[in-house]
Amino acid sequence: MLLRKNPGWTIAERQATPETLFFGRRAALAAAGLAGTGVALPTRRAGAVDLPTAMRNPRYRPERALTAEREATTYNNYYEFGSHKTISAAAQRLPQRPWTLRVEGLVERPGEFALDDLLRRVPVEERVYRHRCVEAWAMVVPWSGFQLSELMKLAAPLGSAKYVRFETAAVPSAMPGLRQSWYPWPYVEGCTIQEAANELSFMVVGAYGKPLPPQNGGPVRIHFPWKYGFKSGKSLARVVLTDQRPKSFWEQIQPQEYGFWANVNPAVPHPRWSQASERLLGTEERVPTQLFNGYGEFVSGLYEGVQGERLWF
Ligand SMILES: Nc1nc2c(c(=O)[nH]1)N[C@H]1C(S)=C(S)[C@@H](COP(=O)(O)O)O[C@H]1N2
Ligand SMILES: [Mo]
Repeated sequence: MLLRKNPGWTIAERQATPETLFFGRRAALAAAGLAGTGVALPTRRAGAVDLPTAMRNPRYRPERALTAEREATTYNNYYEFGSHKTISAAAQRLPQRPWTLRVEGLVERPGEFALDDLLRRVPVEERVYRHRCVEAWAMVVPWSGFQLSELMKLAAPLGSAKYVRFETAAVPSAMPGLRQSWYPWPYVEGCTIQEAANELSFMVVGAYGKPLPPQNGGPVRIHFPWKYGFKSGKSLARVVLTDQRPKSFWEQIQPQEYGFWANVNPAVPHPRWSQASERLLGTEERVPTQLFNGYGEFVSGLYEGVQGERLWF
């Protein structure tokens, strides 16, 4: 069969999709008051899983065309599955349900959430965000998810909590990369409590109107659109509130190159390459990189008090 590859600017397919998704039979049943009434419902699209309806939030405009779904879901960085970009097939081995997210540490209400239960307790929406990898490629993806601040509300951080640590699930039976024992597994990332409270910090459970595929960090990942992509840890198992600044996976491996803050800045080169421009997945077009990846109006205030720290790498 001939596979025709869509150029990245082709968004007709996505435009044809309604902006509401059927993420959630049980949630939809509950909302409609039909649970257990035996009322016949329209058949769902094949492959749909339990996720709530997500309306696109128009506040976050990408000002760029969407990346073709095929590009965003087949060119991935996920070291648990390999140190190259073609891990999407291998990642299908990561079971997506049942999935438990533990929230613990310095919180009033530590808890273990079954992901589907959690999704009934938070407002789910779609946001089109730019994503900028530190390797200077970039994409624009319609993610579905909920604000990290909603999870924080459920857990109620103590006053002593200063940071949030995000831990990726370590599943040896699915993740061949874990056998590379020189890496400091599990993949850990982190942010400050103020960054976690920022409206942009987004827990992602879907992409392109579908459940988030495992290669993109399904079933649940974090996304910080103003930071380099490595800050956005995938397939999260634990979120820990702490008074210690988390030392992230990449910071442990190469502290001269990858720091805690990692805010996007075109003026501060990586030690081995320029960050002035970026390559758009799919079209391969090169465009100028923006300070805070273009999200300065939302986040620049977070860093006004931070002095003597390398905010940019
Ligand atoms: N657990 C885990 N999370 C991860 C990574 C990883 O290797 N392992 N790579 C990061 C990097 S460097 C980037 S750019 C993004 C890539 O996300 P994508 O595959 O959805 O584009 O995931 C980030 N999250
Ligand atoms: Mo990255």
